[in-house]
Order: sequence, then C-alpha cells, then structure tokens
Amino acid sequence: MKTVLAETRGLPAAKQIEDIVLSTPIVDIHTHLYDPAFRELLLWGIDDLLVYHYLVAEAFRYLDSPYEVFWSLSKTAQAELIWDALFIQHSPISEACRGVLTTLNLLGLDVKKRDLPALRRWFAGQGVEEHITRCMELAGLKQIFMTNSPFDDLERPVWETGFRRDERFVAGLRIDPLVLAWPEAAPRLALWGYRVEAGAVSQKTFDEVRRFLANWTRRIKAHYVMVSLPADFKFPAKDVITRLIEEAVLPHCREHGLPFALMPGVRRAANPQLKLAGDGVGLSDLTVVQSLCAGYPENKFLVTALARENQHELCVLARKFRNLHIFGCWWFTNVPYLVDEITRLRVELLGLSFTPQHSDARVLDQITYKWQHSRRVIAQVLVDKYAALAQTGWHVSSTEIERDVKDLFGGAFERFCGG
Ligand code: RAT
Ligand code: ZN
Repeated sequence: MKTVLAETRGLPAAKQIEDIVLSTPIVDIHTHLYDPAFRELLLWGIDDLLVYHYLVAEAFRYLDSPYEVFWSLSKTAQAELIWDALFIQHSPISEACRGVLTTLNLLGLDVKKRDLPALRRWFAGQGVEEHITRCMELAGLKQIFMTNSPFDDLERPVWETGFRRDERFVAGLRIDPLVLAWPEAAPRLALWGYRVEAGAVSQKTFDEVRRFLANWTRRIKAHYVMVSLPADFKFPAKDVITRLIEEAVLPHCREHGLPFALMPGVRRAANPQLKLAGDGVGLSDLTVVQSLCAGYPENKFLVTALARENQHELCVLARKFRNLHIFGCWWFTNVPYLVDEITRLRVELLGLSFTPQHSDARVLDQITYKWQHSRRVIAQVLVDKYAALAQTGWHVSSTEIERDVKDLFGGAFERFCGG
C-alpha cells in the first residue's frame, strides 16, 4: 500500500531503487586483479585477505614488534598476527576489517566462530576458476580491469609468452616508471631493444617510447594508459616528465584512441618501514588536470583524486572539460562516510556523467565486499535524489532508473572511452 501510494505521487519506492542498484551488472574499471592465466599473481583466499596492505597499516596501530620481525614472517604467520590484533584483541569495526567479514559472510562462512584454521580449510577446498565466477557473481561484476605493467618482472614474461585471455579480464596499461622514473626506466627500455637516451631526450627517444607504448597497447589490448601521480606532481614543468607526456604519452593516446588515466594524490613511502602499506595522501595541485584538459582537447582524461580536499575542485573541473571523466573513491577515500559525501557532491555537480566507484581490489574476494558496501551507499544517495525530484512533481520510471544506474556502473565510462 505504501509503495503504491508513493508511486502515485511520482516517488519511486526506495526498495525499487535499491534493488536496481544492487542488481545492475558493473564494469570494475580499476583493480589489481589478474586474469587467472597469471596464476599466483591473482591473489585470493583468507591469508591474502588478512595481509592486505590496508590491514597491515591498521595492525601496526596495535602491534609493538619491530617492523623487520613482521616482514621476516611467512604470509601465514603475518595473517595470524593481523587476525589476532585486529579481529580478536579488538572489535573489527574499521572499513577494511569489516570488509573481510562481509566477504566471508557473502561466501557463506560463519564469521562468529572466529575460527581461522576452519576458514583456511574452506578456502583450500576451492578451485580458482569456480572461485572467480562465484566472487564475480556475488559482486555483480561483468568485467574487471587489471593493472598491467610491462615494468613488472613477474607479469611481463606472461604477456611475452602469450596465453588465452579470459574475456572477463581487460587490460589497463600502467606506466608509472616511464613517466615518474625515466632515468631508471630508460636503460630498461634500451635492454628491451628501444633506442632511447636517459639524459638529453631527443625526438628519436620520443618515437621509441611511442613504439614501446604501441607494442604494449597491442600486446595487452589496453583500454587506457594509467599513471598514479604523487601529490606534489607538476605539469607543465621544465623537465623530462612533461616532455615525455607531451611528446610520447599524449600523442600515443590520441593515435590509439585511449584515455590517459591519472590518479593524483599519493605520498609514496611516508613510512617506508611499512612497505606497500607505507604510502600516504597529500593534496594535489589540480591545475595539472586543468592544463592537460585545456591544452589537449583531443585527448581524454580519466581522473580519480586521493585527497578528500581535492574532490570539489575535481568536480568543478569536470563541469568545464568534457574530455574529463572522473571516477572512483579509492584507498583512503573508499570508506562509506566519504563515498557517501563524494558521491553526493558528484551527483549534485555532474548529474550522472561520472563513474562513482571502482574497487581497486588487490585480492579477488574483496570485490564482494567493496561492491556490496559501495552499492548500498550509492543506492541511498539515489533514493534521496529521486525523492527530491518527486517533490517537484517530476516522475522517474523504473526504466529510467535502470538507465541511470547502468550509466553509473560502466555505461558512462564506456561511452566516454569509445566516443
Ligand atoms: O589502493 C591501493 O591498493 C593502492 O595501493 C594503490 O594501488 C593505488 O590504487 C594505485 O593503483 O596506485
Ligand atoms: Zn590501484
């Protein structure tokens, strides 16, 4: 009765909106997961869930052992320490801890038993292929973007040897060392047969970098080129980075019709003793994004900023430049409180022309929790926004809600990349 009354007033029932948001298939546009052909590079299971770098950082809030002692332990022993510190000695209420429990619960495991050996036995009984299918079904994903770096010594040989692709996994060409550490990257390119100079870069070097990018784009069938940028990144600047971007990366992206994806805001190695868990966040100068979007209107830019304080400016930039598509709430912003705030900000400034979330999952099973948590927050934002429309007398049909949610969960991204 309530629903009928609500609908006659033009207000779609909250339940109906939630159902659509919870069931619409998603393209996860940035993860660190791999096609199963990469074998052990695709992380999954309880121990990998527990040693996720988000949890390592949190565990050290409680652990008092020296960092080296922790790193000298096996993965199993590290996982046991983290389990004890974060789940047994304290209640696991942080987002990353809650994520482990949501994941186990979605997989049908009984978390209240707090039985780590039993959890390990259950995961040991799973086959990777079936587990991928199961996790993708639980998360409602139709496609997963990988992060593929030719500079990764474990990953590169797999591409070079070749393998039969799993169509659910698509590639993103990650080039951080090329753009951010040219003096070290140049000798590696030279070793791989590209005639580049590390010092005074010439047109020949730019041509060879483009040949390198073109070869890898073709080899992995890349859908975009991506780089994570430090918070203090400057562009344009009088340095080799600017020249490489202007003379090699951007022309390459134009020639191949690929967006250039930027993730500004990281402060690498704020505490190097924490290794992968030791990076921090900093406010970025987003005039970098403005200069790129304004200076290169023929290029397309995908951008997600790490700092909360950059979100408003990034939305405003997206209102100015249609070659900019903003996406995701990652790492320190992927907490419900900020996903809610950032998604509301984006909807209010950009309507539906952005991609609210990507998982950034490093462990396969995480897609289940990251998407369930995000879907719930996004659903609540939409419930409020459609209710506000209804108050004006505007009616939104369920077909229109489905269309809108499809756009948020991959449709707008695909149009942006393809158009
Ligand atoms: O969110 C993360 O796991 C970070 O460590 C980074 O990987 C970040 O997502 C990136 O792609 O650089
Ligand atoms: Zn990432």
